[in-house]
Amino acid sequence: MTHVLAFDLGASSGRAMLGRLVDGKIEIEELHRFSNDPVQAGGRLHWDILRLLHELKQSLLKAKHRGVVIDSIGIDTWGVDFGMLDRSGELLGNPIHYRDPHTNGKMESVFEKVPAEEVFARTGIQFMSINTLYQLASLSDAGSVLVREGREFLMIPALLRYYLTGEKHNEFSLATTTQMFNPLSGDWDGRLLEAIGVDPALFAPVVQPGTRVGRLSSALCEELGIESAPVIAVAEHDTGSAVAAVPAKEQAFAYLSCGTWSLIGTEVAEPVLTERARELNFTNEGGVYGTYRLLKNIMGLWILQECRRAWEREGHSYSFPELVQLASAAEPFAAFIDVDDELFLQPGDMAAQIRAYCARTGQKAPEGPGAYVRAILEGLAFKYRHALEQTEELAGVQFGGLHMVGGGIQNTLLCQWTANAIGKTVWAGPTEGSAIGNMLVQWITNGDLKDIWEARRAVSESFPVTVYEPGERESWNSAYDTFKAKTGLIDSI
Ligand code: LFR
Repeated sequence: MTHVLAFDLGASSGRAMLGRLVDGKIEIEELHRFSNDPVQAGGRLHWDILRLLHELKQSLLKAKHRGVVIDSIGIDTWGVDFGMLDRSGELLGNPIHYRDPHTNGKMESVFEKVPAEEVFARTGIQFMSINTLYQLASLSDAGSVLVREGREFLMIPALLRYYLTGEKHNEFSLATTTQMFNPLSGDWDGRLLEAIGVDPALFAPVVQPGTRVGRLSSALCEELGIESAPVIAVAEHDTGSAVAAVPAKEQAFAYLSCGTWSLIGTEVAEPVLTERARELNFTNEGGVYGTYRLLKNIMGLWILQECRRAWEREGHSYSFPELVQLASAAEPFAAFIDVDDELFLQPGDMAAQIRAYCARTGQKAPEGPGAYVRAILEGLAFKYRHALEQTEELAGVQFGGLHMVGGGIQNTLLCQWTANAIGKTVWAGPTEGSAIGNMLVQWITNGDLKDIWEARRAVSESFPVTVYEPGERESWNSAYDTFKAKTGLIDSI
């Protein structure tokens, strides 16, 4: 029996998941769950990185107390964020969280130095103000110590691996999310880095997912009283791991990784760097075993999570199932929102932002939590249809249905409405996509699974998949037309 440990750091929580492979079947167990709250301090939103390192250590201790021998360890988290080491290997400040507003307006100032067309041609990555390129441009313009004194740029899992092993390597899937990595040269893009005033020498070399990148250091093993174990660079981008775990049987499949963000698209062998892909603002993120993820990044359940938080602050606490219940009872197609509007990116009172959106687009604001949640979930489902149609156009494939993975599939109403909106079957499962994908790459590296297709087969044989067939086609079709008109998304951009 083999045991692997997957650290999956999400926006709602961080988890240490223990994976067992028994006769080709996967069993997973949550060993440790901890909060991963960003911390506002000194006018900036930060990662609490040392707290997370502490929780990783607690997880290793829990494994030891359970008497489990770990074959290997992998870490994944969201894209774009990083830490910077100085010349002596000390971390310069707590890493900044991508939801900090310091990148507002930075895309435009970078395009004055390098036109948007060239940025896309060099990276194949979707334009989002949170991308590392704009984070670093902002720090560089502000004369930040990170840019002046930084000697080593490490993305978050690489930084945590550095603390666990002492080794320094960035990983490919995560590197591509920065919009500073050139998939054609297979290296960091010197021209873009120089244009924003950042020294390309700061960038540790990139390894492919599935590379053994060190072992738990002797100092750490001594501190915790544990045996050392290999650490593997998995697909350290959580979306890369989630897509690795899609239980697809066919080569050309469509997926939706559904959580705080919604990532919808398909897996391709080469990045699609066409003018049309740029126009539609698609991305080509690095995947496992030479693949790319041609996808669109959609705002996701973040808006709902933030609404719930705001209501809680006002003294009304609702569970997610309660909110979903209220939404299903609310009037359908009453307000149409584009979930990707910039009003919704930063933390805050999302109900107020939805009201602002409705006022701007001449719509009546929702009344009561059910109506707000309904507008959010319908808005997501419509945006999924929009992005899926664009994926089909760019990939030149008509998909038979959509695989949904990730925590968001616990929202069965969203799964059903997605099927209704796209007019195709939805196969939902597994929920723990990122953690499982993290484990799969470890097992492939360790020789316990042959390749990604054998791994995907193991997922489909080990976890339940719920099937949602499309319904209410007429009303969803006509509501989709209204959605496009109200949100201005008429010309499929
Ligand atoms: C999902 C995700 C997305 C990325 C966003 C921000 O968790 O990794 O793929 O675009 O977070 O990094």
